[in-house]
Formats: sequence, structure tokens, C-alpha cells
Amino acid sequence: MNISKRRFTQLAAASIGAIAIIYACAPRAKTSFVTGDAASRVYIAPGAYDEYYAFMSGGYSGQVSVYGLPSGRLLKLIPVFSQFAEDGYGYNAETKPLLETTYGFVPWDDSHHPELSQTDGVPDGRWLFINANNTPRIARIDLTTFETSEIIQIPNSAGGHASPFTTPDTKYIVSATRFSVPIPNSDVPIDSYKQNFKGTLSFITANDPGKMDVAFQILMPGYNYDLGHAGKGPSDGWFFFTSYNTEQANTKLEENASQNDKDFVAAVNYKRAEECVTQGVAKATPVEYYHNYVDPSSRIAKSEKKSSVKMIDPAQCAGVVYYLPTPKSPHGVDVDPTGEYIVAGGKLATVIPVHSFTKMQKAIADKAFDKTIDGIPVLKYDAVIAGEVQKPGLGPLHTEFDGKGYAYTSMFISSEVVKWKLGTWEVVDRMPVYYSIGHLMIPGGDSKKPWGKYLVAMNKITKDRYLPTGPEMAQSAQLIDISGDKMKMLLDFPTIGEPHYAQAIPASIIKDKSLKFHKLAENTSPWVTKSEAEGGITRNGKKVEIKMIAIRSHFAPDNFEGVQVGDTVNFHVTNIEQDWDILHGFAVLGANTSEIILQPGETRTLTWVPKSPGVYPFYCTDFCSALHQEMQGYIRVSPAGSNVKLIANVSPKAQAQISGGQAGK
Ligand code: RUQ
Ligand code: CUA
Repeated sequence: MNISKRRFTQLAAASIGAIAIIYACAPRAKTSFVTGDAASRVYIAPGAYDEYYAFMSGGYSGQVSVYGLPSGRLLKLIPVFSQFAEDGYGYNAETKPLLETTYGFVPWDDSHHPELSQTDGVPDGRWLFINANNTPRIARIDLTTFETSEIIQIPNSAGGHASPFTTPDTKYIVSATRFSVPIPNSDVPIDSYKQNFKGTLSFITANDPGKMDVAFQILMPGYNYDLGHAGKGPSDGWFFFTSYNTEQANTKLEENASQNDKDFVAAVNYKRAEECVTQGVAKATPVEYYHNYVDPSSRIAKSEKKSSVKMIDPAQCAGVVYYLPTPKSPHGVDVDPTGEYIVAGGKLATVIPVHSFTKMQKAIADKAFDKTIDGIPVLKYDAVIAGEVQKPGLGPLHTEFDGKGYAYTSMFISSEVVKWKLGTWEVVDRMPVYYSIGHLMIPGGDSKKPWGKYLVAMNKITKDRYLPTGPEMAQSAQLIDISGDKMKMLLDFPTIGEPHYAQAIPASIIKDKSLKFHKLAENTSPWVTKSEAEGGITRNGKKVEIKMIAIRSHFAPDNFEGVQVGDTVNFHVTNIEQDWDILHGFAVLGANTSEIILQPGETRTLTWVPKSPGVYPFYCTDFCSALHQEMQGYIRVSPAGSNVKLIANVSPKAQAQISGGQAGK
């Protein structure tokens, strides 16, 4: 044990006050806490596979990144809410509609919480959902293709932070507004906050791909809503959301929203909400929002605009929401695998409060209420609290579970993971993390059956953990072994954007379902080109449509003439390969957009507006074959009004097919 390590151990064993002094934002003595066999525990030999897929949110990158665990190897970046020039997502005609909103085309967002779909309370590997925080949306990622397949905008919301947590059957995923706003949004003085600003909790149907919709919304007092989790087992049918700023401050929240000793966890009985919808208590409220989804056979996204939601006022639907008083400005709310305990992380609290679902039911039956706020009964704290974890550390945020009776809570301020026992509430272990942990994640750790072998700490500040890369460092994750009594630090690895939360699942559940290529025969894009004979160039006014194939190692046709300055040229390229991971790309000189990358069997469109006469090369951007550098072509651009004829150099063989009466351009 080296000096600094021994010193830290003493500190960690000392009082909470001592921990406060080594407050995380100032890097403390660099200590690894790594024990002898750590390297072999995370080593995945060349060609071997990791045990888990981990899906990490990209935060302000708007994306999801996929890592293998335990190695920490980056497997893929999945573009979701931000344009991705690497493959043309959000730039090409096929995917752009996914980013449509009532605010127009929104090419960026801040993605926080990946959530795997569940069956009977266990992650099932069908889909991953993730929220957009800034312009509230939820995306579905199809885990056969690892692609965004659907995005729904959340109306009457501002800041979709408490999202997209799922019910145990994936019937609903949720979104609660972080910021309260006037609903419907309107031009009012900001200091009329208390009269005019409201929150909403949205329940989105999720089990039917291509058909996500807002089932109903619940109108809530004007607080900030932060995070949520569904009940399970005995508490199935309930949803829990944290709220803070019950002071209803509209300025300097740092101080003004930190006054009350307790804020609330809102317990929502969504079966009761369904009854109120059936009974016609929910009011149809006009509001516009977008639903965008990818047609699986053409692989073209479509947008539809919706115009109304069903809004439930708790005062009209008795029993739909109760408030559980919770110290102090709670952030995370997490339900243990049995469904009995509801754990809140009060950012400013000195304890971790744990509510009991059984006690909550009894308190409701006994009407053990302190008061009622806008039709919502506030239950008595003593009547619902199961226990408090004493002296857990400073700044508790999020809790996950190992399925063996223990909970693990991230401590932002004291920069550690704290392990404690459910039922006795005693702290049994601590692991310092570098630095300032936000979320933590155990594969399945928010579900009924956690795979409690590893824990990933997602840290907010990196500082000196890696070689310096200027003022901004990549964020840092740490992998911890939780299979034994004591936590063991195994690995640091850098992540992309700001990973808020992550979820992981055994690779065996997903890997064999992964698609290898799109069947060309089933490609229904109106612009598909299945053979060279179907390729060519056509003009419709100032629009020129080019259809071509890409296959190792050529485009066909590969030379075009007759385009004029002032035309809009659409290159519709189809990759006719039918083999796993054989991609081609397409880019043309001076194009004002990204390239397109073509998966095998897929059609994509690059739109180009040439600005001056000349001859422009295009080429394949993906090193696909030995003759990749030969995979190129030219397009000739003439002045507007020129009489150069429209031609594509179709090969003699294809020409014979065309004159033989087969489908031509
Ligand atoms: S959170 S700030 Cu999930 Cu702790 Cu977003
Ligand atoms: Cu096709 Cu390089």
C-alpha cells in the first residue's frame, strides 16, 4: 500500500466532515485502488467478445455510445438527436424527418437516460429508449440494427429530464417536465410563476414500434420534476417522480429552491389514470407535436403532426397522485428489485431516505395526510418512511441494486460509491471514484433481476486521470467489481460527450439478433436501384434525379452529363452488396452537406446544388476493397440553358438489358 493510499483509507474511515474537506472538485492525491488481478479481470483477448453491452448516453453530444464490458472498448456511436456527419444521419433525405419538431428542424440535443425495454421487469434487449432534455423528445433505438427508428416529441413540456423510464412491461415510458412553464405556453410575466406555471407528467405508449404516442398527461403543481422510476412486483402500476423547487422560485434557484427541508416524491397510480381516461375525466387539450418514424422496408423516415393530448387534473381524478415528503431537493428516485423500497437521493440531504410501498398503501388507506396541494394529498413522512441510511457521505444522487440485498448510491460531493444494506440501512463499503460521480450503473441494476457483477461509475470531472488534452478532458467512467463483499476498482475508460446514465445487458441477449444486411429484394425505397440497368439520370424541371448502384469496386453508371447550374441534383445510391459489414460511401466535390454511408442493401440520397460549370468527381468514402481507390466517377455541370444532353454511361451489357425491354430508367 503506498503512502497516499494509506492516507486515503484513514480519511475514508474518518467522519463525514473529513470527507467533506477532501471535496472532490479539487483532485486529491492520485490513487488507483487497483488490486493485483484487475488487468486480467478486464482483459478480453483479441477476437474474443465482451460479456456485456453497455449503452451510455452522450449528454450534450445528443448520441448514445455502445461499449463492451468489462473491457471498456468502444463498439459504436449511435446518432440519435444530433446530426452525425460520419454516416449522414440527419443530413440525408431519408433520416432528416426524424429531427422534425414543432420548433422546426432541431439538429442537436442533450441526451441523458438510456433505458432498455423490459419484459416482466427484466431488460429484454428489444429496444433502447433515450430522452432529449432540451427540446423534449424520446427516441427508440432498434437493437437489431443499433439505429434510431422512432422519435416522439413531448408536448406541454420544457426540459424532458425525468425520462424515458419504463414500466416493467414497456407499456409506457415516461417524461416529466424539468421546468414548469405556462400550459399551454403563453406570454405572461415570469414573476407570475406561482399563478401560471405548471408541470406535466407524460405517459407514452412504447410497446408498438412506429406507434409511440402520448397516452395521457397529468397536470402537476409548478415545481421542477427531476427523475422517475416505475414500481415493480407489489408496486407494479405505480410510478415515482422526484420534484424539487417546491418553493416555486423563479429566480436564483440555487438559494431560493433550497429553503424547504423536504420536497416531494410524487407517487402516481397510473392504473387509476387509465380509469380516469376511460371515464372521460381526462380533457382533450389541443397542442401540436411531432411523431417521426422510419419505415423498416424503405428505410425512409416520415413525420406526422399530432394535435391533441388527454390531460388529467389530479383534482378531478382522486387517488391518481400522492406526495411523499422527501429531504431535501431529491434528485434520483430508485425502486429496489423487490418493488417494496423507494430510495430517493436528496442532493442536499444528510441521509438517504427510503420509503416503503407497504407503508404508503396503509397511509393512503388511513388518510394519513398532512395537507392537500392542488388535489394531491401529501402523506405524512413518518407514515411512509421505511428507514434512513445514516452518514452515507455527501450529495447522494442515484442508487442501483445488485439483486443480493445491497444498494449502491453515488455521492457527488464526497466522490464515492457507497454500498449499503436494504432493510438494516447500514453502510457496508465505500469506494472513492475520480471525480464527482453522477450516475452509477449495474447491468439490470434498476430491474427485478440485476446482473450484479460490475458497477460503472460515471464521473463528471476528469482532471488529471488521463494524459492532458487541453482545457477540456474526455469524461471518465470507472468499472468496479461488485461480485464480492468489498468493491474492487478494475478500470478507467474515457467516454463520449457527457454520459449521464447508462444501461447494460448480457451480450448473449442481443448479439444473435443483430442484423447483418438489409435484403435488397425487400428494399421498397422509391429510389432503389437493384441493378445497373435500373440506374440512370432524369430531369424534372430544375430537379435532376440520379439512380446508381454501389458494389465492389464501382458505381454504375459512373459518369453523368447534362446537369446545369441552378439544378438541384439528388444522387440516390443503393449499395447492392448482400454481405455483412460491406459498406460503401458517397461524396461529391464541393457538396454542402455530409457524405452518405450505405449499409448493405440500403438506399440513401445526397442532395447537391452545383454552383459553377465544370467537371466534378465523386468517390466512395469507405475503404471497401482492394480497388476502393478506383471506385469513383464524374459529373459534368454546364451553364444554365446549355444544350448538353442528359446522359449516363450505362454499360453495354446493361444497355442490352434495357433495350431488351427490361425495366430501365
Ligand atoms: S441526471 S443532470 Cu440523470 Cu443525475 Cu441528468
Ligand atoms: Cu466502395 Cu470504397
